Amino acid sequence: METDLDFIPFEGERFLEEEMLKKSQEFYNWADKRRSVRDFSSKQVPVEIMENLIMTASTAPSGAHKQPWTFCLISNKGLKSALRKLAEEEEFISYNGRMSDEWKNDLAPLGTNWEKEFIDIAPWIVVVMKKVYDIGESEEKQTNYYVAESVGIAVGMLLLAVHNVGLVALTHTPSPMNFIAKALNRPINERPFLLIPIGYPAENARIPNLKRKGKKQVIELYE
Ligand code: IYR
Repeated sequence: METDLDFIPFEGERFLEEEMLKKSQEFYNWADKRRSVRDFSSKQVPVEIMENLIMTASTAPSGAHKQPWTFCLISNKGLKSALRKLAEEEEFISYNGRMSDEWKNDLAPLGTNWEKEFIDIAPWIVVVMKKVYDIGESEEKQTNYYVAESVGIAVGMLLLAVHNVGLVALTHTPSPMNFIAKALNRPINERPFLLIPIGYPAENARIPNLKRKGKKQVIELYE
Protein backbone atom coordinates (compact mmCIF):
# COMPACT_ATOMS: atom_id res chain seq x y z
CA MET A 1 0.00 0.00 0.00
CA GLU A 2 1.28 3.49 -0.87
CA THR A 3 1.77 5.66 2.15
CA ASP A 4 3.47 8.96 2.72
CA LEU A 5 5.15 7.79 5.91
CA ASP A 6 8.72 9.02 6.24
CA PHE A 7 10.33 5.64 6.86
CA ILE A 8 14.00 4.64 6.44
CA PRO A 9 15.63 1.20 6.51
CA PHE A 10 16.52 -0.11 9.96
CA GLU A 11 20.22 -0.79 10.28
CA GLY A 12 20.67 -3.03 13.29
CA GLU A 13 23.62 -5.20 14.28
CA ARG A 14 23.59 -9.00 14.11
CA PHE A 15 25.63 -11.47 16.13
CA LEU A 16 25.99 -15.23 16.22
CA GLU A 17 23.95 -16.80 19.02
CA GLU A 18 27.14 -17.82 20.77
CA GLU A 19 28.33 -14.23 20.79
CA MET A 20 24.90 -13.04 21.91
CA LEU A 21 25.07 -15.34 24.91
CA LYS A 22 28.54 -14.09 25.80
CA LYS A 23 27.68 -10.43 25.26
CA SER A 24 24.43 -10.68 27.25
CA GLN A 25 26.21 -12.36 30.16
CA GLU A 26 29.05 -9.84 30.14
CA PHE A 27 26.66 -6.88 29.91
CA TYR A 28 24.63 -8.24 32.80
CA ASN A 29 27.77 -8.77 34.91
CA TRP A 30 28.80 -5.18 34.18
CA ALA A 31 25.33 -3.73 34.86
CA ASP A 32 25.18 -5.69 38.11
CA LYS A 33 28.19 -3.69 39.33
CA ARG A 34 26.19 -0.43 39.20
CA ARG A 35 25.32 0.81 42.65
CA SER A 36 23.55 3.84 44.04
CA VAL A 37 26.22 5.82 45.87
CA ARG A 38 25.64 8.52 48.49
CA ASP A 39 29.28 9.45 49.17
CA PHE A 40 30.50 11.72 46.39
CA SER A 41 33.87 13.30 45.64
CA SER A 42 33.79 16.99 44.76
CA LYS A 43 36.13 16.33 41.79
CA GLN A 44 34.85 18.16 38.73
CA VAL A 45 33.46 16.36 35.68
CA PRO A 46 33.59 18.16 32.30
CA VAL A 47 30.25 19.42 31.05
CA GLU A 48 30.76 17.72 27.65
CA ILE A 49 30.74 14.31 29.39
CA MET A 50 27.55 15.21 31.23
CA GLU A 51 25.92 16.33 27.99
CA ASN A 52 26.77 13.01 26.35
CA LEU A 53 25.26 11.10 29.28
CA ILE A 54 22.08 13.13 29.04
CA MET A 55 21.84 12.79 25.27
CA THR A 56 22.12 9.02 25.77
CA ALA A 57 19.15 9.21 28.16
CA SER A 58 17.29 11.23 25.58
CA THR A 59 17.56 8.36 23.05
CA ALA A 60 14.97 6.51 25.20
CA PRO A 61 11.70 5.47 23.60
CA SER A 62 8.78 7.70 24.59
CA GLY A 63 5.01 7.85 24.09
CA ALA A 64 4.36 9.02 20.50
CA HIS A 65 8.05 10.02 20.40
CA LYS A 66 7.28 13.17 22.36
CA GLN A 67 10.45 12.92 24.47
CA PRO A 68 8.58 14.53 27.37
CA TRP A 69 11.61 15.48 29.46
CA THR A 70 13.99 18.26 30.36
CA PHE A 71 17.27 17.52 32.11
CA CYS A 72 18.36 20.50 34.20
CA LEU A 73 22.14 20.21 34.45
CA ILE A 74 23.33 22.10 37.50
CA SER A 75 26.86 22.82 38.74
CA ASN A 76 26.18 26.34 40.10
CA LYS A 77 27.22 26.19 43.76
CA GLY A 78 24.69 28.75 44.99
CA LEU A 79 21.85 26.93 43.27
CA LYS A 80 23.02 23.56 44.60
CA SER A 81 23.05 24.81 48.18
CA ALA A 82 19.65 26.41 47.71
CA LEU A 83 18.32 23.05 46.46
CA ARG A 84 19.99 21.24 49.36
CA LYS A 85 18.44 23.57 51.90
CA LEU A 86 14.95 23.18 50.40
CA ALA A 87 15.31 19.39 50.05
CA GLU A 88 16.48 19.08 53.65
CA GLU A 89 13.55 21.15 54.92
CA GLU A 90 11.12 18.70 53.28
CA GLU A 91 13.11 15.61 54.18
CA PHE A 92 13.38 16.68 57.82
CA ILE A 93 9.59 16.82 58.01
CA SER A 94 9.31 13.48 56.19
CA TYR A 95 11.76 11.63 58.43
CA ASN A 96 10.23 13.20 61.53
CA GLY A 97 6.58 12.46 60.88
CA ARG A 98 5.42 12.09 57.30
CA MET A 99 7.01 8.67 56.75
CA SER A 100 5.41 5.62 58.36
CA ASP A 101 7.35 3.38 60.75
CA GLU A 102 7.16 0.61 58.17
CA TRP A 103 8.77 2.91 55.60
CA LYS A 104 11.54 3.98 57.99
CA ASN A 105 12.21 0.34 58.89
CA ASP A 106 12.46 -0.55 55.21
CA LEU A 107 14.99 2.24 54.72
CA ALA A 108 17.05 1.42 57.82
CA PRO A 109 19.55 -0.86 55.97
CA LEU A 110 20.30 1.98 53.53
CA GLY A 111 21.42 4.35 56.28
CA THR A 112 19.57 7.36 54.83
CA ASN A 113 18.44 10.37 56.83
CA TRP A 114 17.12 13.88 56.23
CA GLU A 115 20.60 15.30 55.57
CA LYS A 116 21.44 15.68 51.89
CA GLU A 117 25.07 16.78 51.90
CA PHE A 118 25.60 15.14 48.53
CA ILE A 119 23.65 17.94 46.83
CA ASP A 120 26.45 20.35 47.75
CA ILE A 121 29.35 17.95 47.23
CA ALA A 122 28.59 16.24 43.90
CA PRO A 123 29.87 18.37 41.00
CA TRP A 124 26.63 17.94 39.06
CA ILE A 125 22.97 17.69 39.96
CA VAL A 126 20.68 16.56 37.20
CA VAL A 127 17.09 17.46 37.93
CA VAL A 128 14.89 15.42 35.63
CA MET A 129 11.65 17.20 34.75
CA LYS A 130 8.70 15.41 33.18
CA LYS A 131 6.60 17.40 30.74
CA VAL A 132 3.01 16.53 31.58
CA TYR A 133 2.04 18.31 28.36
CA ASP A 134 3.83 20.38 25.71
CA ILE A 135 3.15 24.02 24.98
CA GLY A 136 2.70 24.78 21.26
CA GLU A 137 3.73 27.87 19.32
CA SER A 138 0.44 29.60 20.05
CA GLU A 139 0.60 28.58 23.70
CA GLU A 140 -1.83 25.71 23.17
CA LYS A 141 -1.59 22.56 25.27
CA GLN A 142 -0.35 19.49 23.37
CA THR A 143 -0.86 16.06 24.94
CA ASN A 144 2.04 13.87 25.99
CA TYR A 145 1.52 10.15 26.54
CA TYR A 146 2.87 7.66 29.09
CA VAL A 147 4.97 10.43 30.54
CA ALA A 148 6.11 8.64 33.72
CA GLU A 149 6.97 5.47 31.79
CA SER A 150 8.92 7.45 29.19
CA VAL A 151 10.88 9.51 31.70
CA GLY A 152 11.52 6.44 33.86
CA ILE A 153 13.06 4.61 30.90
CA ALA A 154 15.21 7.66 30.08
CA VAL A 155 16.49 7.79 33.66
CA GLY A 156 17.35 4.07 33.51
CA MET A 157 19.42 4.73 30.41
CA LEU A 158 21.07 7.73 32.09
CA LEU A 159 22.10 5.56 35.04
CA LEU A 160 23.76 2.99 32.76
CA ALA A 161 25.49 5.78 30.80
CA VAL A 162 26.85 7.16 34.10
CA HIS A 163 28.05 3.66 35.08
CA ASN A 164 29.70 3.26 31.66
CA VAL A 165 32.11 6.14 32.32
CA GLY A 166 32.94 5.06 35.88
CA LEU A 167 30.92 7.78 37.55
CA VAL A 168 28.20 7.21 40.15
CA ALA A 169 24.71 8.55 40.72
CA LEU A 170 21.93 8.54 43.26
CA THR A 171 18.25 8.65 42.33
CA HIS A 172 17.08 11.03 45.00
CA THR A 173 13.39 11.71 45.59
CA PRO A 174 12.94 14.62 47.96
CA SER A 175 9.29 14.64 48.73
CA PRO A 176 7.20 16.63 48.04
CA MET A 177 9.26 17.98 45.15
CA ASN A 178 7.27 21.09 44.18
CA PHE A 179 10.01 23.35 45.56
CA ILE A 180 12.33 22.26 42.74
CA ALA A 181 10.21 23.61 39.89
CA LYS A 182 10.02 26.93 41.69
CA ALA A 183 13.73 27.11 42.56
CA LEU A 184 14.66 26.35 38.95
CA ASN A 185 11.99 28.62 37.52
CA ARG A 186 10.61 25.84 35.30
CA PRO A 187 7.62 26.35 32.98
CA ILE A 188 4.15 25.29 34.17
CA ASN A 189 4.04 22.12 32.02
CA GLU A 190 7.05 20.61 33.83
CA ARG A 191 7.00 18.59 37.07
CA PRO A 192 10.08 17.37 38.96
CA PHE A 193 10.65 13.64 38.53
CA LEU A 194 14.00 12.92 40.19
CA LEU A 195 17.03 14.77 41.51
CA ILE A 196 20.21 12.91 40.55
CA PRO A 197 23.63 13.89 41.87
CA ILE A 198 26.35 12.61 39.54
CA GLY A 199 30.12 12.54 40.03
CA TYR A 200 33.07 10.46 41.15
CA PRO A 201 32.62 8.34 44.26
CA ALA A 202 34.42 9.62 47.39
CA GLU A 203 37.71 7.80 48.13
CA ASN A 204 36.14 6.18 51.17
CA ALA A 205 32.66 5.68 49.67
CA ARG A 206 30.69 2.93 51.37
CA ILE A 207 27.55 1.21 50.16
CA PRO A 208 25.04 -1.05 51.87
CA ASN A 209 25.77 -4.73 51.34
CA LEU A 210 22.58 -5.42 49.38
CA LYS A 211 21.84 -8.56 47.42
CA ARG A 212 19.75 -8.53 44.26
CA LYS A 213 16.91 -10.92 43.55
CA GLY A 214 17.84 -13.96 41.47
CA LYS A 215 16.30 -15.33 38.26
CA LYS A 216 13.69 -17.38 40.06
CA GLN A 217 12.43 -14.36 41.95
CA VAL A 218 12.10 -11.97 39.03
CA ILE A 219 11.29 -14.14 36.01
CA GLU A 220 8.07 -16.06 35.39
CA LEU A 221 8.67 -18.10 32.28
CA TYR A 222 5.69 -18.87 30.00
CA GLU A 223 7.07 -21.20 27.30
N1 IYR B 1 13.17 10.53 49.94
C1 IYR B 1 13.86 10.16 51.14
C2 IYR B 1 13.48 8.79 51.61
C3 IYR B 1 13.84 7.65 50.77
C4 IYR B 1 12.84 6.88 50.26
C5 IYR B 1 13.12 5.75 49.54
I1 IYR B 1 11.60 4.58 48.92
C6 IYR B 1 14.45 5.38 49.32
O1 IYR B 1 14.74 4.22 48.60
C7 IYR B 1 15.47 6.13 49.85
C8 IYR B 1 15.16 7.28 50.58
C9 IYR B 1 15.36 10.31 50.96
O2 IYR B 1 15.82 10.55 49.86
O3 IYR B 1 16.09 10.18 51.94
